[in-house]
Amino acid sequence: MLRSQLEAIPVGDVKEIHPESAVRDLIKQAQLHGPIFQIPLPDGKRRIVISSFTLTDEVCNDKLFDKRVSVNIRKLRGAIGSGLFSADTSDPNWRKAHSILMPCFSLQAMRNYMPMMIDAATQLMSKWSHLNPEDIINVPDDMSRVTLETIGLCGFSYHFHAITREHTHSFIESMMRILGSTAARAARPPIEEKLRFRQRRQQQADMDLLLSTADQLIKERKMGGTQEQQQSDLLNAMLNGVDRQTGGKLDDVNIRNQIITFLIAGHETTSGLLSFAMYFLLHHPDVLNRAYEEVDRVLGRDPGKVPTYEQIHQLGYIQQILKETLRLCPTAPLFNRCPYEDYVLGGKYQLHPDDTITILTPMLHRDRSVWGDDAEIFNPTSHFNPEVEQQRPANAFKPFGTGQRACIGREFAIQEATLILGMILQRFYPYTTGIYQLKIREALTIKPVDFYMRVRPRTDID
Ligand code: MNH
Repeated sequence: MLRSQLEAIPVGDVKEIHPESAVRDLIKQAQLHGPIFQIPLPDGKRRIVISSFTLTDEVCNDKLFDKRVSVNIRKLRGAIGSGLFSADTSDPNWRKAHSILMPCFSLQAMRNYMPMMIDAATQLMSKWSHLNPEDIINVPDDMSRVTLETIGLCGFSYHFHAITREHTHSFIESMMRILGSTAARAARPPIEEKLRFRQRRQQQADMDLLLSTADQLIKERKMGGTQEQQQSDLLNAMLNGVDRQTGGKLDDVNIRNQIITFLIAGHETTSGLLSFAMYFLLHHPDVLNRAYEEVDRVLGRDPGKVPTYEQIHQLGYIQQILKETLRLCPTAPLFNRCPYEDYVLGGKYQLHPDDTITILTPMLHRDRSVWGDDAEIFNPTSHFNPEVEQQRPANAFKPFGTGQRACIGREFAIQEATLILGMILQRFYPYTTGIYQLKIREALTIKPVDFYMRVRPRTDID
């Protein structure tokens, strides 16, 4: 390629990017500078932020691009080590863990998780059915409880009692502090960071708590014998699974890392998804009505009957709602790539293996050339109409990342969220507690904050 055919990548304003609102700030910059711009990273290398379908489509090619483990996630390694999520693709531990844990996400495995998912979901239904009419539900808090309980049960046959306990589980508190402070730390110069003794002590205490939670799960397993349920959970695969290719098993340190990784990755994003979905339903009565129609048709009106695997997978419209929610509010709002070799993107932008290419998913999901002029509007009926969806190019919708490093838990998450939302709508009418202006908190993932609602049992009304 001749130099003259190359174009410079517009430069964004790094001073406008703040750690606690990085995603929102990057979106603003993208609106200003267009589908591609660059900003310097703290280490002097370039972050290149892309927002359009055409550029994303190229970068999703696994032959030419790899996942880039970002500086933030690298810092997180202090807490979560090299788990599946935070390891480089070239790390032999990534391939080994990927191959050992894949069977835990097969269709058969999803079937096996149903009773545990129902256990957790039923606890939430019970909690809500005991509320007084005036009682207020903290939506993100309850969603975080039910998804932690679910991954505890399905992954580790362990009861966190996350739904019934009064205070937030200490695992969640420590996790949120670690996720929240990582971004802030990454932005600070190392010298300043050294001066923050108290924060560092808190950080250490939080990491210790995550580690001791993992150790507790291993200890309980070693004492607990072999119940049938445990045979198919993640912990069993972590402890006993063998990588077919190398014949290797996961080592003890790696198992700890994987446990923490799955406890975090396995609940934080799904709870955000459920919270945003409730938000959208409360503000789109037509969509809510259609959802009720489907839930009544597929699950029936008897809340005494627990849903079957087949029924959950017939809730197509609920799934459309969840996908549309992930389109507008992708709870993991970006992912990073890098080219294996020098590469010219879009025929004119020179990329280097050192670059961090950030795909800004909320912008990608609003690309009008793909989603049409109503890209900003929540409309599960049209945007995820099954026929329309079939015509759409695969890389236009990327809430679960891409290629070999895409989310291993996507079917798990969708099944869980469909079950929980389906069971909620089978039993309750949600209503708002007043005017709520959506506020989003970022801590690597995004979720609504200060979002409350009330529910009324459907039996009270009809
Ligand atoms: Mn999940 C990777 C989003 C639910 C476990 N997940 C990813 C990535 C995205 C993502 C995006 C890719 C990140 C990257 O490229 O750097 N995950 C989600 C969303 C939900 C979700 C939006 C729910 C909604 N994830 C889950 C659940 C589990 C899980 C549930 C586990 C039970 N995710 C993972 C793991 C990885 C991952 C593990 C890393 C996979 C790998 O790199 O091999």
